[in-house]
Amino acid sequence: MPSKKEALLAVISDEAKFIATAEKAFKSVDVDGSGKLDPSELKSCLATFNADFDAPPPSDERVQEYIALLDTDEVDGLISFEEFQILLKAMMTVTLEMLE
Ligand SMILES: [Ca+2]
Ligand SMILES: [Ca+2]
Repeated sequence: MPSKKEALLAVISDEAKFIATAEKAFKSVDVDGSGKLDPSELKSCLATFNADFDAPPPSDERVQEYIALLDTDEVDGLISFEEFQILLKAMMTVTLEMLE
């Protein structure tokens, strides 16, 4: 079994692997299957991520900040798969840094 760090590095450095991982993650976060993440779906995604670091779930204000930051591809207040990939890559990078 590769370590968590090795597994993450392998995904980040391989575009095809990253897309496959992102697709899987997006489907599990997009609970209603709408193809877009609404604020509540994004919030539970971020809460799960924070829990990995024993951090509290984000506030609604924080979720709105994330949306404002990410909602650039198609500005609709929702997170598309393209926009989600940017978030996922950032999350993986942060995780890697924490594992250093
Ligand atoms: Ca959705
Ligand atoms: Ca959007």
